[in-house]
Amino acid sequence: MPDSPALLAIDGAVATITLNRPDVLNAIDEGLIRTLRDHVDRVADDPAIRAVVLTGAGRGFCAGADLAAALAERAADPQAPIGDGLRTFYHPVVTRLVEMEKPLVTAVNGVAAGAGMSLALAGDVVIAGRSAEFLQAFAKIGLVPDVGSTWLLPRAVGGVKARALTMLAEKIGADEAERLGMVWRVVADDQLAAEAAKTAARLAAMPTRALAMIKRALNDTFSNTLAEQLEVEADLQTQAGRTEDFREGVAAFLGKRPPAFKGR
Ligand code: T3D
Repeated sequence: MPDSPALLAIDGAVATITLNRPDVLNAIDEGLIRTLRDHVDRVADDPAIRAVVLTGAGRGFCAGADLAAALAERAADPQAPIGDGLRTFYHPVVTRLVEMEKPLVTAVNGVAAGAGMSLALAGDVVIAGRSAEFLQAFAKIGLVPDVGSTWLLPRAVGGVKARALTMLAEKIGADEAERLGMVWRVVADDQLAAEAAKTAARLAAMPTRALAMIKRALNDTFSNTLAEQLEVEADLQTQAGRTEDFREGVAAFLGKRPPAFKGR
């Protein structure tokens, strides 16, 4: 049986999804995006999974959409609407990654280009191997950024850098990406998997519902006024204050013991 284009491994409360078309730097064809969508839905819906890692097999994280497949589609119908495929396959994936109620660690093990860079930036914690590279490849081939890049990138680096990165389409290295604010931490390539697993395990032991609410508040912040954001915080704090994990956190603090959060 051929290898699946995206692998799912579950270890306790941590799920790891690995993009798995290494010969083409994990470029995304229909098989990969469908499988990825299934895995993302599975881990997002499972309350026993409390943190997710997304990474790539081989020397690349993800080179974006498979251009050979894209060319074949255009050959069949030059006017075929690319947006339809984005809506059907890609949008549910990136939306779920950004909105799922658990933290996502992206472990960027090599080049992240085009839609692959969008997936990398969807991480709540983005960790890069030293040899990782980031490329807004779209303008190089006459396309515009998609799969959330125009939403994610300005939030990470600000408008000035986002414009230059997307228009000049220059590949940047991991250290530069960290300097610009796209990456939380850069580690040695041979430490990346361990660092991502350690970070995910740490997040999986934290109060999951509070982390989910932090994620929601931070997703909302750039489109809200201060007054609206204060309301978001107050609503979420009411919900957080009713969780079992909040009671446990306070009891552990007062009892001078480590908390045992259950994600409830
Ligand atoms: O129709 C739609 O769905 C449109 C949606 C668009 C969303 C997008 O993501 S558009 C952006 C698409 N991606 C790109 O334009 C990036 C294309 N790739 C590159 O620019 C370079 O490959 C990289 C900078 C990413 C890496 O360069 P390098 O020198 O490290 O590797 P390479 O030799 O170019 O690639 C290795 C192999 O992967 C090579 O195959 P080969 O020659 O060994 O048989 C190459 O053709 C293949 N590959 C790399 N990227 C893609 C790809 N094959 C298909 N699609 C790719 N995107």
